[in-house]
Amino acid sequence: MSKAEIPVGLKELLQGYAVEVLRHRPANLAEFAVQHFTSVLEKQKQNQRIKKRSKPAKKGVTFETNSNKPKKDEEEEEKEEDTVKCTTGKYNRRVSVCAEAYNPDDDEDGDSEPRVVHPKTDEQRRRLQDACKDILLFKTLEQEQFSEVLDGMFEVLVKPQEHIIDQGDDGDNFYVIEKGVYDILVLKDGVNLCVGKYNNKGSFGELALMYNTPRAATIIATEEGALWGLDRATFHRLIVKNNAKKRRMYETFIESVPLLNSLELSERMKIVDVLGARVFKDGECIITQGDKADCFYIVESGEVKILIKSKTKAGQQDNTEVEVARCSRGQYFGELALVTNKPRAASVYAVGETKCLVIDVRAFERLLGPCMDIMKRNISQYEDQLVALFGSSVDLKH
Ligand code: 1OR
Ligand code: 1OR
Repeated sequence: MSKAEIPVGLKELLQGYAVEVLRHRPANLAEFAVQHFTSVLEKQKQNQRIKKRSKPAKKGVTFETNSNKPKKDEEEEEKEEDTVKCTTGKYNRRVSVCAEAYNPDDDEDGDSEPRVVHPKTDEQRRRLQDACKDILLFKTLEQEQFSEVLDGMFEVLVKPQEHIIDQGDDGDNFYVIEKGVYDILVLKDGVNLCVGKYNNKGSFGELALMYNTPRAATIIATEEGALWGLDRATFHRLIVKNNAKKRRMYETFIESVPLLNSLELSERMKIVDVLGARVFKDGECIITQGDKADCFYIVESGEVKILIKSKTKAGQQDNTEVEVARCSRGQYFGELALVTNKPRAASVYAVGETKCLVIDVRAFERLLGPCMDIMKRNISQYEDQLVALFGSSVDLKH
């Protein structure tokens, strides 16, 4: 019998797994192995795709390189050494400025990729900053990375019925909405179903870029609108790299959140990828009763108090607020309006400086489905409390 041969690459593969186990010390080795090897496989596929895809930049974007731009003073020249300036903001969605996908493990400090800068007028920059101020994916970036993101964004004007993204395509850009209404369509049993809308705010197109998967939905403008695009390579270099850091930062905390216990490790990590972090000052209002809801919160540190406006005997609301509950580390709030599709049922205020992890409504619907039963059970308890407090029978779920 011939001696058993060790397949090429086996040693490295197992060593890689062992190193990650030592770095992350996961509670469940088998679950962690599934996640680790899935990510190795995705990277292999990604590298194959890059090899196939690497073509020179096409029309629609021109570069101003050091050789063809007018001479500047030395200091300025030095600052721009690693910068590629794109002199047109013209929208061409099939062209990514730097088509290479970014793998954070290949490039620890990310300095080898040239910076993409789309010059903007002051007025454009102001509009861009305004559109980006509540984008959760940007909320855990350092100031420096955030300004690189802003530099790399380019304006995209869209017409009614324009398809910004088609389900099944490869991902090219990530988009932040400045204005306009956009339908989200998902193919189900051969039929395109409208599963939601973006209404003048938010962002989309992150999934295909983060996980190297085909576009998961079709996005169509229903009216004239304006978007800010960020090309795939810059998204990888700044956002995906930051996600690796976020996973390390939040892994332990997220594992300790009781609500998320029933999720697989990979599902919990997908939550970490899209969450933002916000710090609130003592007394600051986080949620206002009656407002439209667009996100969900988990307390990371500090405490929040939940107040509802009391009702008069005639059942009308007066303006006195009554404290009904508090949430501290690991507890969540702001799910009720998302589950019921109703306005916020209570106001929430920070008690002392409080840090919350924030998940937007779309990610909530996509990723927290498995936790829905627990949330609904807890909502039934709110109803009992409401009856006890105000003596009326209410159904918060409908
Ligand atoms: P993408 O790069 O896959 C389409 O391109 C984008 O649509 C996607 O990133 C998200 O940013 C956005 N499921 C998947 N993608 C969604 C969804 C969604 N909603 C918005 N996008 N669902 C709807 C959740 C309300 C789940 C449908 C079953
Ligand atoms: P939301 O999206 O409606 C306010 O925004 C949040 O406060 C709400 O989701 C819940 O997460 C949270 N009644 C209503 N909302 C409550 C309650 C509550 N407690 C926490 N929230 N009651 C207190 C039950 C202990 C019943 C009130 C009498």
